[in-house]
Amino acid sequence: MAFFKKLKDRLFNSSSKIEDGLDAIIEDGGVEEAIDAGAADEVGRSDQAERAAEDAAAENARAAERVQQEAERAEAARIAAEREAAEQAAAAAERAAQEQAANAKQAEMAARALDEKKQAEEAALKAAQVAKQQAEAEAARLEAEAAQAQEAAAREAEQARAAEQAAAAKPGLLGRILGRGDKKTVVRRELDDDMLEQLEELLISADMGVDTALRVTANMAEGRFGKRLSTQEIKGLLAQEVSRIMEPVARPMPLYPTKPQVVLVVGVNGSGKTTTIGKLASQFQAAGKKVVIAAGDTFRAAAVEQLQVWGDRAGVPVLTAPEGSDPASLAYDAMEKAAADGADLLMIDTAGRLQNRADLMEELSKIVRVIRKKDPDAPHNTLLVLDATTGQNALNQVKIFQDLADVSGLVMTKLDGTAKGGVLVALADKFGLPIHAIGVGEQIDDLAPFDPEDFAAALIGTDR
Ligand SMILES: Nc1nc2c(ncn2[C@@H]2O[C@H](COP(=O)(O)OP(=O)(O)OP(=O)(O)O)[C@@H](O)[C@H]2O)c(=O)[nH]1
Ligand SMILES: [Mg+2]
Repeated sequence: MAFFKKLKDRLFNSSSKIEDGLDAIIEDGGVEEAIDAGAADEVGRSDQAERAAEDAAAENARAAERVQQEAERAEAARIAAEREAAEQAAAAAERAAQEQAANAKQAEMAARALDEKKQAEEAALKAAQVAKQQAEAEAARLEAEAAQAQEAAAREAEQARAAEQAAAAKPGLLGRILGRGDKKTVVRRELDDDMLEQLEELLISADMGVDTALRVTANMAEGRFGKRLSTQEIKGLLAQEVSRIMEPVARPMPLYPTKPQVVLVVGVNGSGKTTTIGKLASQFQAAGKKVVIAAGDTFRAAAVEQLQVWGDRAGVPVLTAPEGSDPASLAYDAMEKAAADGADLLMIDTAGRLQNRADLMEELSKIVRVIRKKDPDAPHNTLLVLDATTGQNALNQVKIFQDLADVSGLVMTKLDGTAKGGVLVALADKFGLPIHAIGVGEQIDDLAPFDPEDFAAALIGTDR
């Protein structure tokens, strides 16, 4: 977490650039929407509350509709029952009348028929009353149920409102720091071709490279065309997309049981090879590994001194050779010493400053030839150190060094300062080489294993 803070603080240039760019894109054509007492930078949470309130309102409407439908059904049942009772009464009366006509002569019978008619009428009336009572009871029951449903819906709506208020009362960390917790609106813009193009340009300007920027934005846009998005929402989606690309390459430098495990460190002049060896050697030593360093950059004396400082600091022996001497023979001696010492790791520094590529290739292949006399599997790791400030040029360096040496992993230095950072995403996307570590400064603890989610959050400017 401490390293993430450092990374985030130091990657400020790139994250603020992306953040400012995103704000500008959203505001260009975006529409300000009200969010109830919400924190604009808490759109995710406020959205949830909004959705909960909407759901509760919809549930409320559905309950009211159900009440209405049930009342209508009860009324229809009551009318039907009354009609049936009346029809029964009429039918009974008719039957009685027919009987009366048929037995006109029999006065007694007629009188009885009259009696019967009266009884039938009374029975029909009673039946109608019972049906009416039943219908009324049913209607009352349905009404009570409807009232309960309404009450529950009102309770839910109240809970949703409370959740929304809680979300509003608790703005995000950034919001708290910047005092933006009282914003009542959020700007959202509908995702269309224009907006997508602007996002692509923003990512390209953050050094992500054209192909990678296109891929990231296309993946982000999939299934979201026509949807309205805020800066926060886009940030979340971009960070997710970036960490998805970076996740497969985030691998610490593998350690093998072979003694010594030979780590050859290559890279152009000034990329940070010597510093990285110093940091790695100290960290491995601190982790209980026995380390030997070979100052294979015999090209300039300062490089040797620089390594000796790191070695002294970490208590790691540094093998050196006079300026201008053959680095391959130094590497051979170092193999012998590391084996004799029972060292776990031998880290070999190399020179980046050579006249031309043929020279560099010759020097590197000679080092490899010589150490293979001692161990045919060496070097076990060939680390290419890249300087993030060189931007897209880092991609060319990978291609060149893959031709010169069997690059097994990358270390990216100088992600602090003016680095735009996005180049690391392009590297991961294009080459798929493991990224072992990243450097954000010149101190020993300014180098850490590469964490894709931390990196994505620092690059895009989201909270972790
Ligand atoms: N800000 C910053 N500076 C770094 C980082 N890593 C290395 N440096 C600095 O970059 C400069 C070059 O680093 P070196 O380690 O000497 O680079 P090199 O690849 O060994 O260079 P050559 O030996 O000339 O080929 C030094 O001043 C380092 O302190 C980093 O992560 N951040
Ligand atoms: Mg050096």
